[in-house]
Amino acid sequence: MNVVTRRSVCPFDCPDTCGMLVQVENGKAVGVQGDPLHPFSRGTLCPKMRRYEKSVHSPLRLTTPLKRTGAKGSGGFVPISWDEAIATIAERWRAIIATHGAEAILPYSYAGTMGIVQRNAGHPFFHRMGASRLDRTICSPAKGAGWEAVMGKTATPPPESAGKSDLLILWGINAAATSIHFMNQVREVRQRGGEIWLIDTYETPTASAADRTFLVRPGSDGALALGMMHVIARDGLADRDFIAAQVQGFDELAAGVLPEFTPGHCAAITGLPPATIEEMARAYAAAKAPFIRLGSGLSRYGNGAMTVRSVCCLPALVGAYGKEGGGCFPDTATGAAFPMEILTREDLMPGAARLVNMNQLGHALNELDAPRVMGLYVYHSNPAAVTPDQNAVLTGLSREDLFTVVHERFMTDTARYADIVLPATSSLEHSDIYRSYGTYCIQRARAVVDPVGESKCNWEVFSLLAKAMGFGEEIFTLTPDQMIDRLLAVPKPLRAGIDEEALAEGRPVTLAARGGGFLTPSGKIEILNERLEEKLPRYLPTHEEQGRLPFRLMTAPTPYALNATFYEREELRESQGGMQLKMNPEDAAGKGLDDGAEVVAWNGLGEVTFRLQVTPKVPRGVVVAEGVWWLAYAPGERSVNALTSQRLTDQGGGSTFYDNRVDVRAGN
Ligand SMILES: Nc1nc2c(c(=O)[nH]1)N[C@H]1C(S)=C(S)[C@@H](COP(=O)(O)OP(=O)(O)OC[C@H]3O[C@@H](n4cnc5c(=O)[nH]c(N)nc54)[C@H](O)[C@@H]3O)O[C@H]1N2
Ligand SMILES: Nc1nc2c(c(=O)[nH]1)N[C@H]1C(S)=C(S)[C@@H](COP(=O)(O)OP(=O)(O)OC[C@H]3O[C@@H](n4cnc5c(=O)[nH]c(N)nc54)[C@H](O)[C@@H]3O)O[C@H]1N2
Ligand SMILES: [Mo]
Repeated sequence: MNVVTRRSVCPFDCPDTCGMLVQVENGKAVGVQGDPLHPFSRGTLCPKMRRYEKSVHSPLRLTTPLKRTGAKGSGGFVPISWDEAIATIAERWRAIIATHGAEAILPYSYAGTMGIVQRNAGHPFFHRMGASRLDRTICSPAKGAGWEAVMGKTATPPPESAGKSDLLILWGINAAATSIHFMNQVREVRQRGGEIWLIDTYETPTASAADRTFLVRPGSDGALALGMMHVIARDGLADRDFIAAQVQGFDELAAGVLPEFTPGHCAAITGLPPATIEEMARAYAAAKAPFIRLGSGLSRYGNGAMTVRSVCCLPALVGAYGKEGGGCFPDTATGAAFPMEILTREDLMPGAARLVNMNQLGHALNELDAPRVMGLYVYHSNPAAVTPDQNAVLTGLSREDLFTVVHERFMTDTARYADIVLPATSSLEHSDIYRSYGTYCIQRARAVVDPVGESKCNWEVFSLLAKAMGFGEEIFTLTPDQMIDRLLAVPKPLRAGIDEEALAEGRPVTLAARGGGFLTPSGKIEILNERLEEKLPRYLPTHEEQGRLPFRLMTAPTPYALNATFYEREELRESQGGMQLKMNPEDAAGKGLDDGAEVVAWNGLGEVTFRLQVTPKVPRGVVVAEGVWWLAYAPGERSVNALTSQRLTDQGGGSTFYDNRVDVRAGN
């Protein structure tokens, strides 16, 4: 046997961006392991990636281009050649552009991989075309907006620094599922005698690693943060020296906002007892270096940006931003490490093209006019599953007059609605360069196995489409590796001093986290931000606070999938125990519903069938659906996003995946 080991990177949309070693035999992956050289993931992989070769060489991989023969959504296709596929697409697009204009074509993509070149491969092409632009806001722009309101462009501390905290707060993050290597920091804090808190809306698997778990009402964290600040200000626990030197607006907050947020008032909003809020505030203020690892869960609400803004003020009050092991970590922003403009090429745009919010794809396909969307090109994403308001999305995708192309590894829910399906390589089959949103590592990966079937990478497909459309710019003639070389040829301060040779050889390289104070216009932490309409934080209600249906629906991630990725793997679907809805025992009894029963969750947007799991880990009034299931494996006709809405966050145009209400009844 001639098995060789090659270095690669986990490409998926996860903060850890783990290093991987791949065993390759005859151009195929036969096994993968964690790369012990990777400074953050340190040689271990999550349950999904431990058998990545099963996804890469899955019998369900698409191997040729396909042309639709049956009705949209039916899955009836015949194989065609790449030449025919590319020629058909170019011909249809030319006709659409001639009749409706280029803005009638909409690209739709997100984070099929985090590789910089493949992920952005469509940007130069669609900019050159003058197509509608997509506002890629499905994940956590509200979190970014909340952080930026207070901290501006301040760099976040390295995640490893959390290990030095004496009070580590996991706030709205199920780290045991979604950032498993951050649990190394959790263990380190524990070993040093520090304390771990989890703040969530139900007891996730991460709760077992926490000393204390605080369950709040969905979307109420802003009130918790304001309540804690009320106690800190009231009892003189604030770090006056730090505030005087580094913080703008504490006095305005203390005088104008905090008086209202008594523990009693905040208890009524959050559901936590007043004494608990007092206790949390005192413990937080007493900690030497409290560290908040901020997830995105609390930001996916109508009040998400304001919630994050309030939470980000807390460390300022106690001076935690100035202490090693203290502060707040929302994610790392490492985009400035690369000259993205030479890749995305906004300069190729013929004029200002309209911007379509990706959370409102249903609206865009069904209602948007002048021009109507007539062509949709989906790559690196599975909107029929992951995008809110699934019924609206599927109605749009069913339009007979919509020409849809889907570039995919699998016959996903979205691909079923395509006119033309193109087979995509997996990350082991193409080159890319990766940065992370949870660490300061960057790493280059070269193709380590042969493409499966006739699959092609995003970059190559856009080169072919550019040729067919007559776009002659040089960028469309480059290979992915040439594009990576160009990105690396431009020096950037964030990459200064890195080990270039290690990077070129595909080893993980850590960027030096930027120091240098608080990067806000005032140079201080801005509790008071004069540039915003809301100059100070306050409590905003969620969309669903006034709703009538009895349950708040959490649509949380599962350890055994990543968004709608990995559902091709039967063993991972089984680990999830099927598509379940978790409910509190008293609520289930009240409804006369038994554990294991088929139930239907419904609201004004849709109905979804689940298997009921009755569990005390979920508080009363909340139900939880983990995982974004493919329709093919759902017990009913729809999956969880038939219950989520197209409404946006208060800032950033973000998704509001957790801001929902439903009722639940027995299934058929
Ligand atoms: N295994 C796995 N890993 C993943 C993913 C996955 O689907 N599966 N997804 C990847 C992606 S795309 C992302 S963006 C990240 C997501 O990672 P993050 O968004 O940082 O956090 P999550 O771990 O998804 O946790 C969201 C948590 O917030 C909780 N929550 C919801 N509403 C509230 C609230 O109002 N208050 C509080 N305090 N908590 C609330 C939910 O119950 C859930 O436990 O993870 C990535 N990693
Ligand atoms: N209910 C609910 N919905 C959610 C979430 C939630 O927590 N709850 N999470 C949301 C979040 S945080 C996010 S970020 C979004 C994620 O939304 P998406 O990024 O659309 O997520 P995925 O389901 O991972 O879909 C990625 C698709 O890209 C394909 N792919 C992988 N590699 C390649 C490649 O090289 N080329 C091409 N062309 N395709 C490739 C994969 O096969 C997969 O089908 O989902 C959101 N949706
Ligand atoms: Mo995400």
